[in-house]
Amino acid sequence: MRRLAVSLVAVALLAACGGGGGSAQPSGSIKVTMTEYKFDPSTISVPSGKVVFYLVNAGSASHDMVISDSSGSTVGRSDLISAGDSFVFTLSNLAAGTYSFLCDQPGHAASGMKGTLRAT
Ligand SMILES: [Cu+2]
Repeated sequence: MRRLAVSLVAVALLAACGGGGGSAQPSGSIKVTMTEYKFDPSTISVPSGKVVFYLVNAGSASHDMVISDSSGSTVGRSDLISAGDSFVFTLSNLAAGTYSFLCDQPGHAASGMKGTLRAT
């Protein structure tokens, strides 16, 4: 019975680590901190191809990240990230070009929560 209890704790810990929230920064990822109302950094340059963002919400409201190409088409959208949480956001094959990104929570982009992404 004791052994079963220990196993259940191990499973619970693994589940906690595997979820979207509170994960550690993956190696090679680009850390972007979200607060009211900005992304830091707000200008990001990356090699084209697979791009991994590590989004950290250090603010007090929920935020997300929506990336659009120059024609306004969405190329990627993160989960909505709660205050104090983090999220690993992957673009599997970003073409070279200039993109804009913003938080599409009401009023956030208009308050400055936006930026520019360049892939080369
Ligand atoms: Cu926001």
